[in-house]
Amino acid sequence: MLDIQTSSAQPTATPHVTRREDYTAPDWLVPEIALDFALDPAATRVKATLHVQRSDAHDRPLRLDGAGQTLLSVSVDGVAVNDWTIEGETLVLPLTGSAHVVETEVEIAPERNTQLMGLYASGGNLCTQCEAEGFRRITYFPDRPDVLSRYQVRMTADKARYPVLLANGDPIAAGDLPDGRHWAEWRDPFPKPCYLFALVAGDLAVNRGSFTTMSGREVALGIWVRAADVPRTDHALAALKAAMAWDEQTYGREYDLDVFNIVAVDDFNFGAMENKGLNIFNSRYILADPDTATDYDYDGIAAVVAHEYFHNWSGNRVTCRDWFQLSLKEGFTVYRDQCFSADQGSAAVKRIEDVRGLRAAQFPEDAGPLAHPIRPDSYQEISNFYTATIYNKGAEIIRMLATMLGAQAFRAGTDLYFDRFDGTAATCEDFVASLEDASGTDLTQFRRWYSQAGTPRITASLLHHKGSGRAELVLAQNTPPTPGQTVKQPVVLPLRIKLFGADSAQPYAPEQTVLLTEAEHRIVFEDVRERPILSINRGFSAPAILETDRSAADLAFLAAQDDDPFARYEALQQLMLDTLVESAGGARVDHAAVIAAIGGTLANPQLDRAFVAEAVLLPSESFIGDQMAVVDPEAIFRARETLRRDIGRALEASWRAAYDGARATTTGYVYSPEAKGLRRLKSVALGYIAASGAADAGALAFAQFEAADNMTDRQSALTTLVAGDSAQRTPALDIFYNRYSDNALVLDKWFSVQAMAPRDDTGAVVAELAQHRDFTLSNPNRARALIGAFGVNQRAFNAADGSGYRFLADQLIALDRLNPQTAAKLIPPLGRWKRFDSNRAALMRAELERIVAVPGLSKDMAEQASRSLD
Ligand code: 0A1
Ligand code: ZN
Repeated sequence: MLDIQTSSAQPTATPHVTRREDYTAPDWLVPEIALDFALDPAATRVKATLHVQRSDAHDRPLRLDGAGQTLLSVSVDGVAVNDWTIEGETLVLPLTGSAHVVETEVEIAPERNTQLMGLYASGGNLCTQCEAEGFRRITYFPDRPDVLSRYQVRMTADKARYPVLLANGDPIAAGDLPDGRHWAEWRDPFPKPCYLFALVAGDLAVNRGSFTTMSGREVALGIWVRAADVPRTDHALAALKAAMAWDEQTYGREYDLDVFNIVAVDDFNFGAMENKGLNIFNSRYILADPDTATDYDYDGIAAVVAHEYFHNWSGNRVTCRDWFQLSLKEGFTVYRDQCFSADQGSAAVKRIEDVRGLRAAQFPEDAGPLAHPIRPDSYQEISNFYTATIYNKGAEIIRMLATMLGAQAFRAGTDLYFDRFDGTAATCEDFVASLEDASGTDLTQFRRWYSQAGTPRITASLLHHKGSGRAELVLAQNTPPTPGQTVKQPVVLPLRIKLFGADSAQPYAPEQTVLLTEAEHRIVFEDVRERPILSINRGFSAPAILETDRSAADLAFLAAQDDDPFARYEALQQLMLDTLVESAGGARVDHAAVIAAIGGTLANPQLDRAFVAEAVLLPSESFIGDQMAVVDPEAIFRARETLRRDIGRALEASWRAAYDGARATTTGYVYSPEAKGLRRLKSVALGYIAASGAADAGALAFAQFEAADNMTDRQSALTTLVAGDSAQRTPALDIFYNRYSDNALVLDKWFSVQAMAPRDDTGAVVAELAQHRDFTLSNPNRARALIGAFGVNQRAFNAADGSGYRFLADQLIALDRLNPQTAAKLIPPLGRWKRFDSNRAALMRAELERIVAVPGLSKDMAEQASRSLD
């Protein structure tokens, strides 16, 4: 544990830094391991039998990582030994031969494990989480992803309490024991790193399914949950089957075991985990029925089920050599799940949602104190690197490769990659080299994306000489400095571009993909007879910030005419953004152009309703803030509310027509792209009707709230009511609470809706909710529902008196004692201090300093909080 000196707020011990360039291959391999668990929540005994092999001619001892367990015995080749030592928490064992059998026995206490890493208890069941370095909390082992072993696992447990015993691979035997206990054995034939190990012991019921693979093998599928939740697992099971079929069709990847099990648990630090043949999920990404889950939840479930399933190839069959390569599996797998979701519904809406997510989480990360490349060079605590950069920017990098290579060559590249590296621990370089070899494309410069942090800024300006018919597009790129990386090189930016004629509204030529590789680049178009309008970065083909000199009229034109749905969305967003930034900066701004563009979009019958609903939404307060030199949360809030009100009023009849139209066409809950689009539009329209100040808005929202036959409609009505001050506000919150008080996932929504409310009293309400009897820091979902949601409510969190900062710091200090990983993830809102005025910046820094000074602070938190101060 890091030793912190309270007086100076400086760590006395230098934290250990792991560096990518220091990688060395393992000294000892462990081709086989047998584990024997005597499961008990208070005291579980773990016997591990490791068949170890010296990797080459060296005389170094065997070093086994450990953390937090009690070592009971060590033996080598069947003989108890005591010449081992413990260095820090590492078990060091001198060995003489080239191969030995090493046995250890340890004791651990799953019920006292609040950090939810290793073996822990959740809802009366026992489960594991080993990525990244949790296996060392279960037994002594070389806890690094490049040591691959075949696992055989035996579990014994009380049969009444834990009737179901699951582990990786296939079940091989089970039986009863005399004292009310029973046992089961599982074997996983595929060598895997220990971060993919999993077991579950619990009182679980199963929804079974089956899938026939492309070579005709039958796979038994099982989704394991508490008995009452089985009816909520059909959507996840359907998504799993769809994902299995999609990976065969799209990447030629077939599943490889006879069983595939998923277990849902309520206490989980992330979304889910891809353990071989036994995925463990946060229950929020499994459980859904129309009454308790929104369309958004349904989409999230399908995406995460697919993501974890896709890891079977991109992550498990080919794993990572070391944790610096994390984006090798995560960036690629996110890209795969994004494409899967796009294929299930509206690809345009999916792209819009993904870009919105990237801008909300990753762009600020890349512009702030925690910026890092998708392949970092160093870390103190690897858990802190499960970031939007590794995952979402990582996916954008893969997407650019797919765009540049084209579908066929990209597929040839991934085939080659899977062939070459199946059964091994690979690097990002291995992936890029496979694509390069299969496609014949030189990716030398492209590799900069792996080592350079920061979001590139592109400026584009289009000049036209009417007389000569010549148009010239001047492109320039520049990546601002990030901590530790002051000098930036130009990166490869594939920009999908098209020009439209301002008068004819016809495209000048088919779309082209321009590769911007230099700091500056000019492209000449000949024979351009009418004034051209630039459509650029179509489909968001490059993850960059774009600045153009396009006028409001040109943006309005593109919002109405562009044939690329993303570019169309983007043009309208840019129009709104320009208006909002100007008005937040104090200018008096005319809202007519925005209103007209929104009105046109709303009235266009050709457009998919889901697209319309996304396109007419105003940019978020924090995205507006990202465009300003100094974020002024109050001014942004006012500018946005004023524009919302004006849009609501000016188009009130259209909103009502859209609302009534959508309401009339949705009867009974159907989860289809069309029905989702209508519900979404209905909720957006309701929001604008309320924003207009219409006297009946409260009654309208309450009627929807009460009549709803699904959570999408009910939650959107509640959100609208909570934002306002109607008489129905408090009754709705109470009804919602009482109706769902026994459903943790829905209660999370009750907390979040209040924490995200655009209201003057949100800070006070959130402080009170933290004292609510249903609030607990021990459940990560609940902690995120209140504290996480509050942290992204820009105006409430950044209250000028610093009360929001103090509240967050208090909560994080408390949470850190229980669950450092989840606590450290919630730090970023405090790290944005450089973006605010000096008063707020000082208040934020003071809270970060207070956190850093806490005695016994976790390594996770110490790293994130101290980096946030730089
Ligand atoms: N590999 C998982 C993410 C994950 C990482 C760490 C965890 O530890 C608490 C849990 C899950 C994924 O990409 O889904
Ligand atoms: Zn993943």
